[in-house]
Amino acid sequence: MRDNLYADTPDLQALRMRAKNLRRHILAMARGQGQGYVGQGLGIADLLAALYFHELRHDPQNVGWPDRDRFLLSTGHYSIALWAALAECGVIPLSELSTYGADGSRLDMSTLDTTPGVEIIGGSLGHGLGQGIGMALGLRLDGSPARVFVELSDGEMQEGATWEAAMAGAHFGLDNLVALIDCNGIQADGAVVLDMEPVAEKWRAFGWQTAEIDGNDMAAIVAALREAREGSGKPKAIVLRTLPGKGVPTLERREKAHFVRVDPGEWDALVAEFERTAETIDG
Ligand SMILES: Cc1ncc(C[n+]2csc(CCOP(=O)(O)OP(=O)(O)O)c2C)c(N)n1
Repeated sequence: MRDNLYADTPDLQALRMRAKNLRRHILAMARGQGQGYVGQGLGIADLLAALYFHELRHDPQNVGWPDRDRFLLSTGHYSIALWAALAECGVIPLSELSTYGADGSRLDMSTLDTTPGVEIIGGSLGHGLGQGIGMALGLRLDGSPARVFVELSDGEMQEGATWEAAMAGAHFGLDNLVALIDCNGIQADGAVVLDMEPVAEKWRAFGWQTAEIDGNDMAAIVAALREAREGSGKPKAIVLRTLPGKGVPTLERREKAHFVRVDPGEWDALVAEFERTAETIDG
């Protein structure tokens, strides 16, 4: 098991360095395949670095450990970020990342639960939170100290199943459950279709202990995760405002950042831009 678990003074610079590595892997995967869900991946890289290198109780050498914290990626198409995190922490070989999206690869463009470290299949949107409720209930019944972290998107808040699960989480007082809501403002071909604001107030009204943060600010992410450890008798929701394409200015400005498919020369330019930008970031 990782030894810096729940460290009181996490090394923010080290976590930012991990986030940079995740972004580097994400861009390399997409460049190799010529396409991918890069915008979302770059947007949640900070969150995944904070989870896999600080907050989650997990053992990369024993992914089936019964008392592990569960991380559920509800948006299966964000898999590129999960593959980067799983490789960076040693669950899968770094060399396997080059197979992203290829026929027969374990690293599909959407998650399969046959890949080590993956808890649920996430392709059909809107089901992650409900599955997380079931797991959190089961773990509580078993007396397990494990917690369940469910990533979901702003688009998924337009699905009724998400709010049925939200009601159930509060009803059962699941304080071993943390919803991580990636509000990146996009949905497929453009902006989120339905206005979901005020997002945080909605979760509060549903009975969740709620925080709202800049999802690309490592200090804010770590602080919100820490607060979510408290046993308040309520499930926890963290609303993360993230920037699609974070770390690559051209992608940050791109109007259609849902799925990026560009020519090899453009990928080279995006990678070079990332490396130039990364040099200016602490960590
Ligand atoms: C139930 C379901 N409906 C539709 C889709 C097709 N689909 C794939 S990604 C996507 C956009 C979803 O938006 P969001 O979840 O906010 O993700 P982002 O735009 O950040 O990628 C849609 C509609 C799906 N995968 N599952």
